[in-house]
Amino acid sequence: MNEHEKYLFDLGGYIVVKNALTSEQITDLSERLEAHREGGSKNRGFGSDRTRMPKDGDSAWSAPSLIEWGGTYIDLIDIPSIKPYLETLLGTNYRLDHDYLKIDSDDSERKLFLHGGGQGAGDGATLVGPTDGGQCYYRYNNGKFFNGLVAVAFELDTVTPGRGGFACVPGSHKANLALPREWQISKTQKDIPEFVNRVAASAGDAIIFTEASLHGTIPWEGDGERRTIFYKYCPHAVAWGPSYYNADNYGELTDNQRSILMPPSAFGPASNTADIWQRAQADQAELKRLREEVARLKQQ
Ligand SMILES: O=C(O)CCC(=O)C(=O)O
Repeated sequence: MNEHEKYLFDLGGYIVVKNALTSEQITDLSERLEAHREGGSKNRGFGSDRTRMPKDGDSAWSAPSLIEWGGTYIDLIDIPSIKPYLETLLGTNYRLDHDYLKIDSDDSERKLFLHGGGQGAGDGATLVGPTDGGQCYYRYNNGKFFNGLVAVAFELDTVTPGRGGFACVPGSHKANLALPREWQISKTQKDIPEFVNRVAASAGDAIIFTEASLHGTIPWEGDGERRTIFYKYCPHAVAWGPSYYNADNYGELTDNQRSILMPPSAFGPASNTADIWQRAQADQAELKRLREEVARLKQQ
């Protein structure tokens, strides 16, 4: 992250990283997504903010994740084009907190809901405001950034101005006052207040923003779709979601990827805490095996 990017992130609360994905990566992410939409699924969202348990199947108290789709969805955990930004904004040994994908189009719910906002100045009804428990903070002290939750939004489609995309209020991560209620929701693009930035991006770009910033999605107007993958990261000792990843659930991972999937701890991926979590993951697997065995015996 160069000095210009640091300046702009501190000033505005977000930056756009051009060409964060190669065209091969876009194709792989896109094909894996489309395979899950085959059969006419009307789903507009995949993965999860990890605040909900799956309705069926997995009894090992985890939550759905895009990482289950494999390929580039695994690579995104620790992708070299984004890593230097996360290290600067979160410090080393940051963790992936949750991931999801959403599709904006003519069929999707269309309104801008500005949420988040500065020094506890957001809306009282959202989890990124004064009721957030303090985890969506932003500070800059002694030459270091401090962020509670940083989102990386990977765009799979080019969103031309006027159609929709990411919106934010630049500088709002440092705001002291709450957003006046009448500016919080815009049902159409023409209702959006002028101080809101509409952030253009091309396929393969990544928008990195602090959840302390007031942000949301511009109501979609026009044809086509915007397919956006969100991977959201916390410093190693902070959590937003209540449900942690089980790194054993996603096939082969590198050591770095496994440590980024660790639950929160003041110690980060130190070997003693890694052992604790490895034990919890093994217990989950055993519990799942026993439950499946009981279900099978009940059917006999
Ligand atoms: O559509 C977007 O890029 C914004 C998504 C959003 O509001 C969020 O992830 O909290």
